[in-house]
Parts: sequence; structure tokens; C-alpha cells
Amino acid sequence: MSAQPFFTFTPVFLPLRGLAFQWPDDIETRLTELKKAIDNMLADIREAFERDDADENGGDNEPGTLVIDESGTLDASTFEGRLENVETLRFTNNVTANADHFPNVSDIVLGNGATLVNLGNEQTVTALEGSRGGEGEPLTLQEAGEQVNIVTDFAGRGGHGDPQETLELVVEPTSEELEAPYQYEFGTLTLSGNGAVSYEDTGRGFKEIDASSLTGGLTFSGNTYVWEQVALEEGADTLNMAGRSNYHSADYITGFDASEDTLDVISGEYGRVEVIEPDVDNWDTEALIDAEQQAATLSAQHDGAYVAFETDDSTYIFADTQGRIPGQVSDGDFEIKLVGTTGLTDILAAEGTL
Ligand SMILES: [Ca+2]
Ligand SMILES: [Ca+2]
Ligand SMILES: [Ca+2]
Repeated sequence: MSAQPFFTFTPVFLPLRGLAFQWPDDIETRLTELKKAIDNMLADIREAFERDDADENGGDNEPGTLVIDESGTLDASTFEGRLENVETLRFTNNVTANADHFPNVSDIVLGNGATLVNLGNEQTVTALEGSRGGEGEPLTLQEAGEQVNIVTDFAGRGGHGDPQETLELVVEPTSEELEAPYQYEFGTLTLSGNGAVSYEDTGRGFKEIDASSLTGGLTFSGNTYVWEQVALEEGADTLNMAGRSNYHSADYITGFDASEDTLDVISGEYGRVEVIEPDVDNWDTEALIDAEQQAATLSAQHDGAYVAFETDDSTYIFADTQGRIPGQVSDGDFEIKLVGTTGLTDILAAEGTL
């Protein structure tokens, strides 16, 4: 609501519809006419207040939403004096904005990508548009907090996203001094919504990538030296993990569904996948190491081919990609764990690849 006194609203006093009537003799008629006039006046006041509220919200009728139509790099003055009771900021154009200028805003809605600096842990970014065939702006985050929450809402609430439309997400490494031996920020990237997201780790190093509520599908390229835990669910997801997951910090992928998802190392791009079936009753650490050594031996015999084996509840894919010594695993050898995925080795044994 405006801080202005209401008498500044021109529509309130100008019309006073109905007051300029002829005074009839009958008192009841007079009262009815007067009541009508007062009702009209109240309606005008209400309308004026509503219009003023809408103006404050940039023409948007949603309470608590401020729409910003400016484009380019925004400074503090864009937001000064406009953020009272604002929970949602909606940018209609591509902008560079610093979240330090709106720390109490919980939802940031983007009509055409953005570069957001200093995004806070409690702030959620919703992208209403992605890119199609290289057309469209990415969402770039600089100096983002440990928890990053991104939602895609390409076709409106409850709608379905265009499969050709993808939000290109870039999260730059922070300039923060990190304590040795850690070279990465870690933290969690949470993705949800109906639109596809493409994310390649270029040094930011999220430890958890939770795409379990992203129905639009994730295309993910991980970080070699981070033990990533990726949660997938509905949606056609694509994982580019060759050279990005190793025995030292083997990534865990939960929810991989061979019928809809793609994993580069078993796609045929790298040749036929070999399968071993270790004879194990109890999958303890020793049994796992033994299976990994068998996989290393077979991989070495096949020029570093990918080898898959299933444990009691998961699938491992291994490749002797570093220091080819049969039967020995080294930190830099490829390994990935598909947590909860079973039955995949049967398909690979029959077909060699997916
Ligand atoms: Ca999936
Ligand atoms: Ca990794
Ligand atoms: Ca090796």
C-alpha cells in the first residue's frame, strides 16, 4: 500500500458519481440515492487503491512481486525504496544483478537469463525461458552461496516444457580462499521444474547435485576431483562422465534409469562394454575390491574398455584408464557407481552398449 495520503488520488474526489442528483420529496428515495452515491464513491476509492498497488508492483497484480523491466547491469539504485514487502523479483529482460542489493527477496524470476552475483543460500531462481538451438541467454552465477536452488518453469505452472528448450546453467568458481586440501566450494545444487537444464562443472565443485525433482531432464558433466552425488528421477537425463569420475572419488549416481537416461561410457561411443559377474555372497569391502581388480584385469586386456558389474543393489562401471597394470587399480582409473540400479549388466551383456 502506498504511503501517500489517499486524498492525492485524483479519481477519488473528481467523479463522486450520483451526488449531483435532484432532491426528490420522498425521504426514502433521497436516502437510497445518497447510499448509491456513497457506494459509488467507495468503489472509486477501492479502485484507486488497487491501481496504486498494481503500479507499485510494476503493473503485476501478484502481491509481494516487484517487476523490473530494466536491462543491462543494474546498480543499487534500481532497487532502492522499492523492496518493502517484496518477496519476489521478476526480471523481464536479461540483466546483471547483485543479490546483495536484495538480500531479503526469496524468489528471483527470470524472463530471459541473467548474470546473478552473490546469490544467497535462501534465494531460489526460477527460469521462465531457456535456449533453443543456441538462441537465448544462459543463467550465470558468480560468487553464489553453498546452496544453489534453480527451478525451471518454461510452460507455466503445471505445463510441460519444450524438449528443445534448455536452461544453460553456468556456476563460476568463487573467488573465496579455500582451506587446503580442498580446492572446491562443494555444497549442493538443487534443480527442479519442467524445463531441461544443462550444467557442466567448470571448477565450482558441487558435491551434491539433486535433480530428483527436475522432470525436464538434466545434462550433466561432472568434476573429476569431486566425489559427486547426483540424484536423478523422472525425465531423460544425460551424464557425461568419461574422464570426470575416478576410483579415488568415484561419483555416485542415484536414480539412473537405463530406459530413459544416457550415460556416455556405456553409450557405444567408447566401444563395447564388458561385463563381469563376480561370484560373491556378501558384498563387503573386500569383495568389492576383489571385483574392482577383476574389472581392472579385463579392462587392461581390452585396451582400457569399460567394464560393468552388479553388486547386491547397485552397478559399478570401471575402466583401467590410468597406468595400465593388469589386476591393479589406481586412483586415476575410471569408476562410477549407479546406486540402486540393477538389471543394467544383463542388458549390457546382451548388447554390449546401450
Ligand atoms: Ca531420468
Ligand atoms: Ca566426479
Ligand atoms: Ca590402472
